[in-house]
Amino acid sequence: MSEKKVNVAVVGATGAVGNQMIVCLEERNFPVKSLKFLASARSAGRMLRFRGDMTAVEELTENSFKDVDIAIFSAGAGTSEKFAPIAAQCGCIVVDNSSQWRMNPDIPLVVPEVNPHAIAAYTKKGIIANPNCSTIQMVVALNPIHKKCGIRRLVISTYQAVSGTGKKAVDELFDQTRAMMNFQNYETKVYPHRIAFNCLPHIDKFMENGYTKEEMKMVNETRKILEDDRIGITATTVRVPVYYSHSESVNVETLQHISADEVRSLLQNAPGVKIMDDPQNNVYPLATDAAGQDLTLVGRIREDKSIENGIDMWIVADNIRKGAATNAVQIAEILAKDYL
Ligand code: NAP
Ligand code: 3JN
Repeated sequence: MSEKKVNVAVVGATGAVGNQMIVCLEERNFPVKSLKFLASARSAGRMLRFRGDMTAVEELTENSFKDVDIAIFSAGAGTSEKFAPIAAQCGCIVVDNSSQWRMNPDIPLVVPEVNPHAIAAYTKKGIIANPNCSTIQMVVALNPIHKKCGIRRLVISTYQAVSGTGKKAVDELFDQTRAMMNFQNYETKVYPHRIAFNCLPHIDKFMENGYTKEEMKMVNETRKILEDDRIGITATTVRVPVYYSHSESVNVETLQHISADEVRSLLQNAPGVKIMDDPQNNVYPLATDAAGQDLTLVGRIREDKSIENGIDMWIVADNIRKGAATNAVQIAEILAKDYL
């Protein structure tokens, strides 16, 4: 296996996720031969830095992908719907961060610590999908348990940072918090209610079944990545006034019994996982621990005494890094190493 130098394009380079992708490519020393920054006409000409060099952002067009080996998309589902097949048609492999292709049976949905083998199926459409941030961190922590004793059912509650909604939401939390601390009026533009000093049980649109789209992403994507449609999954996704890192309370019912100690030793050796579980000394993962790094932090591991085979755990990761940019760059690393 050789590692080839790669011509890379970042689509949505000026966005929150795209920006982090550029940082990840640099931090991880990805074998970049050339790097193209693509965004809408609004940003054409803006200068972005990679490894000390400034390069102008180009407008995304149908001709953007000539001579590009890997294009990493984070410009929304509509842009991916239109441009990912065009890029693939040009012979470029697309790693797509949007929800557009995730549940397409011909497109692999990949978390490198969990199902790197699935990448091989990229040849069908030339596209690999990156899962939703809340799904990624959960399956990194659950996959070893599923492999060892089978998961029957998951009951999930998430506590998701505003950065998952984008930069405008980060600004809205800041502005509302400052306004309230100064006894001033505040504006509500991004979310339907005030996010400062509040929790909103509403992420993405509500569906006819009463769940939100974010909740159903977790249900469907988890089953696809763990390759098991029999897992019962129910989720409540909640936006909280935190800037970076999603936290999740996950109740796991297993097919075979597993103790909390066995879960701890399984996860001790799991790729991408760090255990922070010493509650007597107030050690458990916090959003502030996860932000700015790439591991999925797991704590509060305990047996659920209300059922025969149950485990409760608390899972935290940086939603913009492992939840989006890092996972996509890890996929690109495998492509560069094993497939190009
Ligand atoms: P953002 O900060 O609003 O950035 C959006 C980016 O897309 C900008 O670079 C924007 O370019 C570009 N863009 C928008 N419309 C475009 C068009 N028609 N043609 C070309 N470029 C266009 O959003 P973000 O927070 O980075 O999120 C971007 C996307 O990433 C989301 O829509 C979502 O699909 C995905 N995402 C995935 C996860 C995950 O869970 N894995 C998490 C967050 C986001 P301009 O600067 O020119 O407007
Ligand atoms: O809200 C979050 O914390 C994660 C948001 C993800 C997101 C935001 C806008 C559009 C997605 C996604 O990745 O599912 C999408 C989308 O592509 O549908």
